[in-house]
Amino acid sequence: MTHSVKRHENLAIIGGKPLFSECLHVGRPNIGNQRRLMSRLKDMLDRRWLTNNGLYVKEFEKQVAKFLDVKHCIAMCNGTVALEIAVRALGMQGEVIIPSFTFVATAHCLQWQGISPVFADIDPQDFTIDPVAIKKLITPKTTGIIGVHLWGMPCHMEALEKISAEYGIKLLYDASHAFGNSYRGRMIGGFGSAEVFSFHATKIINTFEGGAIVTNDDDLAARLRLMKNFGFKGMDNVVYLGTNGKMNEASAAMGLTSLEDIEQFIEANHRNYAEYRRCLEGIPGISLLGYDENEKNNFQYVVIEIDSHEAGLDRDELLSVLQAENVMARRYFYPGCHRMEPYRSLFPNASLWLSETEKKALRVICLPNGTAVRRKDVRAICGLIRLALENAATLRRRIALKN
Ligand code: T4K
Repeated sequence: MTHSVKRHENLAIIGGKPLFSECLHVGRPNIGNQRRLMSRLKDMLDRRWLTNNGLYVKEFEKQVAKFLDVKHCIAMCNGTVALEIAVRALGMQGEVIIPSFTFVATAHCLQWQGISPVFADIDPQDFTIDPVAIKKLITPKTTGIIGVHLWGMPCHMEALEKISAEYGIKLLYDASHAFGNSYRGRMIGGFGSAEVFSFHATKIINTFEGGAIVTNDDDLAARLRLMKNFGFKGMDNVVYLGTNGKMNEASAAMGLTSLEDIEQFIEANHRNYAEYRRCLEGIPGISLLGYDENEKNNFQYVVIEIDSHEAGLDRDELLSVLQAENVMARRYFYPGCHRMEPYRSLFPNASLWLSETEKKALRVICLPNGTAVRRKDVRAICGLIRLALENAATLRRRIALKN
């Protein structure tokens, strides 16, 4: 790998060789201690217990609950199924208000079971659902809100809790991005009726595929345990409608191993984030999403916003420059759920009340972070952004010709 391009004539988009010989991805998994993982996997095989509430799943649930300071953790096969089960267990029906600016699973978990997602706009400061927008969307059919701690930014919890109490509607959080983060000194995980995490490969800790619902509500936890295991209460005794949401033992082994190394993952993320901050400083038109340094953050997401007037290139132009150099930055969460099917057809006018979502969806990029990204990679990426924007006019013409 080379690690700097000095002249814009050498940029890959113009015909030079890519800066990185191998792709640098957003979402490269954190692996943790492979020896410990392998020994757990061997033990699992030796014991011939592969799934169905095995030792590792039980231990993983215990460790996650302890880490988050919550009473119950119910491990699941992925975050999407965990969301679906949580929604159902909370009795949500009719309409549920969610942000459009999120991964599409937040909407699909509702629509999949015949509940209408109602898209609310976001607060442009922190990309989370805007409580003022929520109030305008409440109807007699509204049964709940799903707040999303997007990129680990905590929702406006007090305001959401107030709305939930005032209108008697359920409050669930999609905390997929927020494992290890805190809000006002309390770990995310303990808010609302329940919170849902994803442990997908791309998350701060992963179980290959996986997720969990955490809650302090004993009755809800008992219901969730039944629902994720076909409604079984003991052998041959089905007492509830359920599905198969179980996490398997190999996933839990990976989760336990990841959790043991989480501080190291966060440290790597934080170090890279600080380097991004230092190297992007002063580049006109580029702003880096800031995290509250007084809270715990996993720093998994490095998000920049591009003001095309100041930067000289728009978001998609900059993205093509980066991707040509094998920096596989991503346009999360473009174009917003309301512009994806089936929601685009169901709610063709949604963009009318989602102006902040529409604006942000055209302006943000996630840059690579994680233990697979080195500080010198960060410096090279930032150097690339700087060089591209210094030569914006030339590049813009080249990109236009290419398209
Ligand atoms: N709610 C929110 C707010 C979420 O963000 C998500 C998931 C969910 C709910 C649902 O949770 P899960 O059911 O997934 O547990 C990826 C992930 O698949 C998804 O989990 C995640 N959010 C979303 C933000 O990102 P894609 O469609 O972007 O995946 P893909 O295949 O393009 O991979 C992402 C990047 O990661 C690529 O740059 C390649 C890299 N990668 C990926 C994998 C799987 C690797 O380097 N190695 C790998 O093993 O959705």
